[in-house]
Formats: sequence, C-alpha cells, structure tokens
Amino acid sequence: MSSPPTIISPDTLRGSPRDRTPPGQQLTAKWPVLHYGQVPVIEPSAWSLRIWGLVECEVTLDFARFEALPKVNVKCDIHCVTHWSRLDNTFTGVAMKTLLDLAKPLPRAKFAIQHAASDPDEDWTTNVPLAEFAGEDCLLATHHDGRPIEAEHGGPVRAVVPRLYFWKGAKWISGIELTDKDRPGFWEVNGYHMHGNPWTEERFGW
Ligand SMILES: Nc1nc2c(c(=O)[nH]1)N[C@H]1C(S)=C(S)[C@@H](COP(=O)(O)O)O[C@H]1N2
Ligand SMILES: [Mo]
Repeated sequence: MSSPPTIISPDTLRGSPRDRTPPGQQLTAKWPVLHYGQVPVIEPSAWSLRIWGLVECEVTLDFARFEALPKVNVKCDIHCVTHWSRLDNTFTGVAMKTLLDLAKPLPRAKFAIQHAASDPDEDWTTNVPLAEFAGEDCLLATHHDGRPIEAEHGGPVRAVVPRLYFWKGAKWISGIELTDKDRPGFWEVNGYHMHGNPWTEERFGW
C-alpha cells in the first residue's frame, strides 16, 4: 500500500517555532486532554458519520466506508484557547474536502456545524465557516503521529481544523450539518468566539 500524500498546513510553514506560535500561547510537548463530560467509548463498528442539511445528497458513512476513502497526512500545529500550543503533529485520515464532495453542499450552504457523540448525550456541536472547514489542511483523523487516536482524544474519528483554535474540531465526530446561518455550538454558547482565529486571539465573545 502506498503511503498517503502529506499536506502541510500553511500556518506550519510560517518559519521558526516562535513564528509559528500565536500571541498568548506557550509551547508544550505533551498533548493535554480537554472536553466537556465523560469520554464516550465508541467502537469503530459502532461509529458512523452523517452529512446533511444544505447538501445535494445526504450521506451516511460507516467506519468501513470511511476507511475505504483516500487518506491524507496533515502536518499541523495545535493551538488550544487555554494557552497551550503543540507544534508538528501529523494527523492521518480523510480530507474534509473528500467528505464534502460526497455530499455536495448547495451554493447557499455557508457554515458547517459539527456534531459529536457525547456522554451525557447532549449533542455537542461547534460551528466553522464552510470555506474554512473545506480547507486543504482540514480532515477527519483516525491517527495522530502514526498511532490510532485514543478515546480520550476523540477516537475513533475526530475533526481537525488546524488554522482555528483546537476547540473547532469535534472529538467523537458523528455528523456534519451544512447551514446558511451561523449557529453557536457548545463552547460558543458558553462564551467562546464564533470564529476562533488564534493569530488574532479570537478567544471569547462574538
Ligand atoms: N466532542 C467534543 N469535542 C471537543 C470538545 C468537547 O468538549 N467535546 N472540546 C474541544 C476543546 S475545548 C479542545 S481544546 C479540544 C481538545 O482536544 P484534546 O483533548 O485531544 O486535546 O477538543 C475540542 N473538541
Ligand atoms: Mo479548549
């Protein structure tokens, strides 16, 4: 099997580690665990992804169909709104663009609302403008640095949107809803920013 192509996130090409560290962030080599609620433990055989809303064809993929799609490696940096950044991560999975191309968003679709399985079952969501969500470096990942993503980090499948703060990637992702209007998700309702650009410190407030 040939290895998947590698995409380097544009922010990771900014230069030295210092140039790659947004204002107000501290570098860490560890990978902290952050989320609301308990870790839902999801077997790959029980995982599925639904893409719906303003799309030409609603799509539901089980893990086997997801695994059969072309893979990519994405090299990127992680910036958490709680002030830690972790450089040089390699995530492997399916490019968001590949998944969106299956569903074919309608021209009036402007936002992607990610939905996640959660425990308690609360429909955890987060919102990203579709143009950014479809970015070349965005993916649904099954692996990090060559190893399967553990349940506590959102396995079996989590979203990664490298150019926004890390909360804009759903762990345990279960759905992508395309909408014409922006809608705050879980952390956004709790005060986090609607957009979340780490370079301009869009941490809190709308
Ligand atoms: N389903 C779900 N995804 C989530 C969250 C959450 O509470 N639930 N928290 C977000 C936040 S605030 C961060 S910083 C990252 C943390 O990912 P990590 O635990 O793998 O570092 O996941 C994001 N994705
Ligand atoms: Mo976070």
